[in-house]
Amino acid sequence: MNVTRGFTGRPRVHHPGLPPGQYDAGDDWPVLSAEVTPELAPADWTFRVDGLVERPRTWDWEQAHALPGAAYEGDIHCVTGWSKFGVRFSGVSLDAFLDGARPDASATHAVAHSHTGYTASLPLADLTGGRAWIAWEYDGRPLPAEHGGPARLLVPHLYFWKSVKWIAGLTLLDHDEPGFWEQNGYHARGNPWQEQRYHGD
Ligand SMILES: Nc1nc2c(c(=O)[nH]1)N[C@H]1C(S)=C(S)[C@@H](COP(=O)(O)O)O[C@H]1N2
Ligand SMILES: [Mo]
Repeated sequence: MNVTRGFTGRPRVHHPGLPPGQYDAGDDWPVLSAEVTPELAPADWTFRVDGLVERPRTWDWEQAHALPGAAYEGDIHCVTGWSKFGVRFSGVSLDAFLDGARPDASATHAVAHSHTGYTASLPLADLTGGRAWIAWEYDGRPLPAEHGGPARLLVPHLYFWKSVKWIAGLTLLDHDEPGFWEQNGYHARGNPWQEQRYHGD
């Protein structure tokens, strides 16, 4: 096992089960937000899928909760180096929303945007096939506001900056349109197992 010291002086332990360059944050769950945590009540939350879809649609809190529930139990990886093992989120699979909106055959990418204006870009293929969720519970409790509650996007097989907090919608496109971090030098896809941290990795 590899031990290096981070900025905080705490030992950072790399576990073999984590992607390269990641350490186990243990019980800590750091908050990383480029913006102030919004006051967003479930009653004010909506989720929209538009762009290159047959049926642009908006779901409110109640309509989203009427879709079949789905959970994720596994790891998450932040590009700044921390990972968490075995976290539990629940909500609805993104497939359920996409099936309702019917993506056009020409759609290849999506921009995910939050109710605050933060954006992230993703290949559409990373959002389908049961690998992405709209999550509103963490560990069986409502997702805390600082972690994106009432609801966030969850794409745990990519670096966590793609998992947009206070998720408002997805716009499907036929090209990659860089979001907040992608415009600031981060990778278009962000696969942690291939250490796709920065543009060009
Ligand atoms: N709206 C919004 N979503 C966001 C961010 C953000 O700044 N704003 N930061 C991203 C980054 S860089 C990470 S690592 C995770 C952090 O989620 P957490 O604060 O729940 O740990 O959220 C991602 N989603
Ligand atoms: Mo991050």
